[in-house]
Amino acid sequence: RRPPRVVNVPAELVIVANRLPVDRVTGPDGEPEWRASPGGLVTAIEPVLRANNGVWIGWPGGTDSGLEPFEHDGLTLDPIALSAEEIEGFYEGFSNATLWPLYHDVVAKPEFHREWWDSYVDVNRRFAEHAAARAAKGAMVWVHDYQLQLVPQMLRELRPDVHIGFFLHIPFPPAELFQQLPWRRQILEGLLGADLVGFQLPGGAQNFVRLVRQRVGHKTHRDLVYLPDGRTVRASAFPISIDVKGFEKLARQESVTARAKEIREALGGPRRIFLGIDRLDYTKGIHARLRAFSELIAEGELDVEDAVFVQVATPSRERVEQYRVLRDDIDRLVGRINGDHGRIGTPAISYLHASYPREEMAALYRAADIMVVSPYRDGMNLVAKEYVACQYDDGGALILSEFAGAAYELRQAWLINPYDLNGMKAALREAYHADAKDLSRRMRAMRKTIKSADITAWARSFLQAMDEVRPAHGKTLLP
Ligand code: GDG
Repeated sequence: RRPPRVVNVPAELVIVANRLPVDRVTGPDGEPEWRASPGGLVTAIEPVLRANNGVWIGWPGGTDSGLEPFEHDGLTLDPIALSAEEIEGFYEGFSNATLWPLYHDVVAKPEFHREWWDSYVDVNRRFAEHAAARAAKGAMVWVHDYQLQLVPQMLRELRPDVHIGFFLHIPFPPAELFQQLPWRRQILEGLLGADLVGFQLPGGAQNFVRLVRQRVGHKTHRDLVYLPDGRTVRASAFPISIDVKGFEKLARQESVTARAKEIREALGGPRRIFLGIDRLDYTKGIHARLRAFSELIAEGELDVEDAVFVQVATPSRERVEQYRVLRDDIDRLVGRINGDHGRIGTPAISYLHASYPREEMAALYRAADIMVVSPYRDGMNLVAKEYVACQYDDGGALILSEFAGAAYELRQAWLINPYDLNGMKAALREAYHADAKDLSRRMRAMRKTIKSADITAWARSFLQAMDEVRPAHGKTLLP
C-alpha cells in the first residue's frame, strides 16, 4: 500500500489544464464523488506525475466553489472554481466562441467581446496564482491549451524561478487570421512567458515565431525567440499521439470482438460499414462526409443494402449557439438522407448523438471497414490514430483530411480535401472497392508509424526538450 501523501508539499511538476482528469458525479449514496475521465493526456502524463510527486491544477466542471486539493487514485488534484459568469465569459465565450473558431481557419465566425476577454484574463490569473502557490522552487510547470495562453507570462511574473512549458493542442493560425484578434499582442506575450512553446505541427510553430517577429518585434532565428531581457524561448512541434498498446489490447479483448460482431449484425450485415466518430463540432466536417456518402447512394454507386454510414456525434459545448445550430443542421441532413434513400429496416445513415464507454468505441473501430475523418481543420485528430491502433489484423481503410495534423504522419491513408466533394466521393469509392492487399499494405505502414510514436514518446520528447532549455536545473523529470 502506498503511504498517504501530504497534499500540501510543494510540487516538482505542476500540470495546468482547463479540465481536471476527473468528473464530479453523484455516488450510489447520493454523495458527490470523483470519477476518472480517462483521456490521452492523463495516460501520457500520469507516469511522469507519479514519478515527480506532481500536482494537476484544473477546473472540475460545474460551479462548486471552495473545493480543496485532494488525492485521486494516487494523483494530487487541485480544483479551480469557476462562477456561472466565468463559465459563460471565459469558457463558452472567449475560449470556445472566439479562440476556437479563430484558430480553426475561421470555419465559423469568431465573436469578439470585451467582457469575454476580461473574464479570460481573470480566470487565467487565477490559474497562474494557483500554480505559483503549488510549485516547488525551480519546479517545472506544464501549461496546456488555448484556454490558458496568458498563464505562462502571469506565472513568470509571480515565480521567476520556475521553468514553464506550454503545449497547444489545436492549430496555431497563420498571421493573416490571428491578426483579427483585438488582443493579439497580449496573447503572444502571454505565451512568451514560457521557456518552451509546443505545437502539434512545425507549421504552427512557424506561424507563432513569425507573428512574434512581426507584431512584438523580437529577434528570432529558426525555432528560437530572443527576448530583450536575455531569455530565449523555443517554439517547436511535438505531434501528440495515443496509448497505442492500450488501444490494441482493448481491441483484442474477446468482449470487444463479440460486440463488434453484434454491431455488424444489428446493422443487417452490410458489405461495408463506414464510420465517423467526432465531438459534435463544426470543425470536424461531418456535414461534408455525409453529403459525399449520400451522393454515392443517390447516384446508385452504393446501395443501402451493401453500405451503411454509422456516425457517432458526441455531445459537446451544448450551450454555445453555433453548436446548437450545427446540431439542428446535422439532424436535418440525416433526416433528409434517410428519408430520401433509406428503406424499411435499412437507413443509409445510422446516427447516434451520444457518448460511449471506451469498449464500445473499440468495438465500433473493429466493426468499421472504412473510417472517415474529414475535419476542415484539426490540431491532430486522435480518432484517426485510435482506429489504426485497433486494426491489429491490418484490415480496414482510413480516409483522412489533409487538414488534420494526423495527415502529416498517416501518409498511407486516402488523403482528402473536405471542401472537394468530388474528391471525397472518389476516395470513398476507392476505399470501398480496394482489395485486401492494398488495404493491408497501407494499414501496416500506418501501424508502424504510430507504434514508433505513441503517447509516452510524446510526453518524453516534450520533457526532454524542457530539460534542454533549463540546463542550470540539472535534474531530469523523465521517469
Ligand atoms: C483536441 C484537438 C487533438 C470521442 N467520443 C467519445 C470518446 N471520444 C474520444 C476519442 C478521442 C477524443 O475523444 C477526441 O480527440 P480528437 O483528437 O479526435 O479531437 P478533440 O476533442 O477536438 O481534441 C485535436 C486533441 O485535442 C489532442 O491534442 O488531437 O486536434 O481538437 O480520444 O476517442 N471517448 C469515449 N466516448 C465517446 O463517446 N470514451
